[in-house]
Amino acid sequence: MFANGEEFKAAFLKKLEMMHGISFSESTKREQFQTLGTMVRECVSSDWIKTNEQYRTLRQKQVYYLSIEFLLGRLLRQNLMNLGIEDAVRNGLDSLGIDLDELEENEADAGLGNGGLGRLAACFLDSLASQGMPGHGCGIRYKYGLFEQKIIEGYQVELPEQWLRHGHVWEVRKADASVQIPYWGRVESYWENGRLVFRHLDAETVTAVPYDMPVIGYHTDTVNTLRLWTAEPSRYMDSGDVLKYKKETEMISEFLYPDDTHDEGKILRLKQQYLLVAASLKSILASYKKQNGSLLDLHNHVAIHINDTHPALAVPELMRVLMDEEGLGWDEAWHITWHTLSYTNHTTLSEALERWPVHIFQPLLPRVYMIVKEINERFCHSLWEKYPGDWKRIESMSVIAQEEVRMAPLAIIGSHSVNGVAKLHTEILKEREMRLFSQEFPDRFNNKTNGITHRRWLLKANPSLSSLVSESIGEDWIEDTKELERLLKFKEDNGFLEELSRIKAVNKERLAKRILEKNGIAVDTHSIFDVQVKRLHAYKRQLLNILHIMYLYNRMKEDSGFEFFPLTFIFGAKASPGYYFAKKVIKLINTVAEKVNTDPQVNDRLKVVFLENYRVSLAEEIFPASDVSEQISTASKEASGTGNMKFMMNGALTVGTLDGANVEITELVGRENIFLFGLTAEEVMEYQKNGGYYSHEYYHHDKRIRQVTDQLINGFFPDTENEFTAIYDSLLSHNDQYFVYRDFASYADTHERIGKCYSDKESWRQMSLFNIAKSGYFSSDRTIKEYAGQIWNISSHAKK
Ligand code: 26Y
Repeated sequence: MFANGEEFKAAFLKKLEMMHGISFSESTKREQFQTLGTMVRECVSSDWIKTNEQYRTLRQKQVYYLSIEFLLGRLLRQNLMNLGIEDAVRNGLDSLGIDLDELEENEADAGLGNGGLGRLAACFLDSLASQGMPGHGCGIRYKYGLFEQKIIEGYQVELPEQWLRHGHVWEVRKADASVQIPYWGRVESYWENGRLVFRHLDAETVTAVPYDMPVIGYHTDTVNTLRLWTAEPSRYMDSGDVLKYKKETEMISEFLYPDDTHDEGKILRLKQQYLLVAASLKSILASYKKQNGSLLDLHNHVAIHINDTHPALAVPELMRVLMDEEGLGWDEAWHITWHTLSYTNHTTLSEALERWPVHIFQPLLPRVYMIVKEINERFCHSLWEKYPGDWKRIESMSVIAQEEVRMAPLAIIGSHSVNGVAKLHTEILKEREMRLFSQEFPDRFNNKTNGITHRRWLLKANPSLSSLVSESIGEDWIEDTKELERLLKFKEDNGFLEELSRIKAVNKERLAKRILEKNGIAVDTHSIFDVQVKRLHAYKRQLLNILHIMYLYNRMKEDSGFEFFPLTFIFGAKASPGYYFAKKVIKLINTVAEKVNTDPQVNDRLKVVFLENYRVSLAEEIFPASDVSEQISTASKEASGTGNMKFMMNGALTVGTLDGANVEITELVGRENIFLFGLTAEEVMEYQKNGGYYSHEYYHHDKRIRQVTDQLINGFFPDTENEFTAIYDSLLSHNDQYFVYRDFASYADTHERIGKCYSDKESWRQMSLFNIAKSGYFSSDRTIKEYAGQIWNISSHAKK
């Protein structure tokens, strides 16, 4: 590619002139970034073509990962690193007086996702390509990414995230691969050659146009594809209100998760889901047919994965294509469909279980609805034969009930594999949430504990730690992260441990600098950086964290002898725009921050920072600079968590409940290397089932709790009259659904332990080392190998 800096420099200058028609001295940083990005993309195009050719000629089984979210973040440095040309490029740019890191700042995060589920999809793409596996992503190219968050007077304000404003250098528009997607209209059926044939008439058609992005593997020549669809007006529209149609069409790929409190929003979401599914299936089948394979054999050559229920329409849509377009009978089509599809569940929260009112579903997707109905009738019939008279069971398992189409049953029935994302989560699915289904299809249910790509989250985000690791145990860990365990031999090695702390200190300095720039707060880098970054949600209990900080503050004010290690609490979180409670918690965090940070009495020992607009690129600075990782969800509620793994890999110690993948972190590092507290999942579920929890009792019996709760409403924070009533009510009037009070004492005690432990530098460093060494299990390479071997039945082709 570019053997050295000189070669790169010459090519860069030429490209800059050609692309922008200006000389280097006149060019802006953005033009330089676009030039570099385009060069990199062009560089990989021959490998991209070759990869596809190879897949075709070897007729390798392909997997397509359908996801409504892909939270990619920035791609420039990841791509340079994976191609192995970062040094050459950096040197070449240096000689032109350009700093690569500064150039990177011109790349907008591709934030086509909300949180964990979308970031997991991005990590999976990296692991597939890096392990030379034939796996591709299919998603939507939203015009606006997840909103940009501004904090104004402590409140979250949402701005549109215009990530495409200056174009996206990594994508290629493939207009010739566009497909037509029909909505609305009616279905006509008639007999033809002894078969009943269905035709969708009077439909409103939308053109789905794909944009392809190369997914570049680490040090391999595999380049897979992420195909993102946009909705554009179709040329075939010849009557009606053209402007209205154009607007409605473009809306489909404008925003991620449009507000669905009204029917209009629901229609839009369902249109999005169908666009993703119908367009992806069309292009998948077109490419399969090019190989001349028989459709009856589809499932042996193609695997299609449904990431949560959002793409579950793949079940009826694949049936529709196989029957209506390919002429197969129901039984043949059904066999192929469920053997081709597999489904991952990411959450057990009831509000995330998708259901669509029939009065919306049926008119919007008339033929698809007929097929859903038939799937349901056949399924219910089979249940009736097995459990005659057991209406309750049949009703609770059916796909259509109470005038709603339920997407989870549809996904389960139509897939050969259903997986949870951590051991505990899968157990809860099998034993509780999906118990009847797991009794019905015991072989389908399985666990695939999540992972993260260590290439982005360690190699790229924390180059100094990566170098230390490589200098100490060689580079094999990059290929096989289990090798990180070899670090354990440095447990008593003072030189190594010193170096570990030095690296953490430098990373903390960098984050402190950003905090000073952005928030105007000077934090002490010798204090413990205690961090909670994730979506804001009641079950994740940022509230427990901030109430505990209020208690610490009170204690400091009242008790001059109160001794504790200086602390910097750092938060980052976006709240869903319509989520009132979550927004109040953001306001509370900022209100507490204001009070604490301006109080000279506590100031050199306690700071609270809310970093606005938490996103992938910011996360890459935060994880390497953290000492303590807050993973404090109400047990049983967090399916897995993946931030917990990123902290661990960067040497932070977890304070957490036994929830999600925290359970597996504990199994790996042992209880002595993690700070556990609070109720277990079983205890929580027991309370939920049989009652017995009264938050008032905790309020009355624990002075600390009473004091911080009263402070929410008693004027303790100036000018906040009624501001926190919703929080106050959630704790007392609504009996504290997430057991914040119940876990408070245990959380506070655990924090005391953390402070003491941190003062013992040597043992802290050892614990940190232990966590890094054991984190290899959480590489998404391991997760993807499990999916590949146990669900998709795909294999990798030779690496370079
Ligand atoms: C309401 C509906 C449309 C919906 C929208 C977004 C439902 C779910 C989601 C997103 C869920 C999600 O991100 N779940 C997270 O998935 C991660 C990856 O598996 C888990 O680590 C994490 O625990 C889980 O909350």
